[in-house]
Amino acid sequence: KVGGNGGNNRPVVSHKYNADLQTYTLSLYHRMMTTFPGTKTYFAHLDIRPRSPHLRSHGKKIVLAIAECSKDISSMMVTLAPLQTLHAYKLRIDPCNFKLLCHCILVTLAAHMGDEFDPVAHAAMDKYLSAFAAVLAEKYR
Ligand code: ZNH
Repeated sequence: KVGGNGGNNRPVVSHKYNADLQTYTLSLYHRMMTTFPGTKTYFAHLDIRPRSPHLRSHGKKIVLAIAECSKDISSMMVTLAPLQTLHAYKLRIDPCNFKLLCHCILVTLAAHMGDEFDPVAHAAMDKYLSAFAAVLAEKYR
């Protein structure tokens, strides 16, 4: 079961967007922390000035996790299990933040990719990220 859609209707996403995501990570973070300042509170122990080494390495980890997971969406639950536990029990990230980050990913892609980010790409990416965020938030229930 992925994202509460019954499991038959799996999200589809092209690997092409993974590479692009990585390029835009820094502007993604800047956007998330500017648009939704509450997200900054979780990073108080890191240097979150634009382009800081911390943000670079952290952004890379997140994007790699998103890319890795997209290789086999049917095993999303298994791939994400360690991250579920980390975010729910150790970091205690309020799950509403996953949706905010996903929203920022879509906006960042749209801003950088122009016409290439057409409605089909938008829909696919939204579907994948929504499923991803739902799985990450599952341990909280
Ligand atoms: Zn997170 C961490 C992923 C979201 C916050 N993350 C992390 C990591 C990863 C991730 C991979 C690393 C781990 C290790 O190192 O081992 N995330 C992720 C993803 C997502 C996320 C995939 C979605 C999509 N996060 C998130 C959010 C937030 C966060 C939304 C808030 C707002 N994270 C975080 C933190 C951390 C992490 C705080 C830790 C950092 C440090 O370094 O300390």
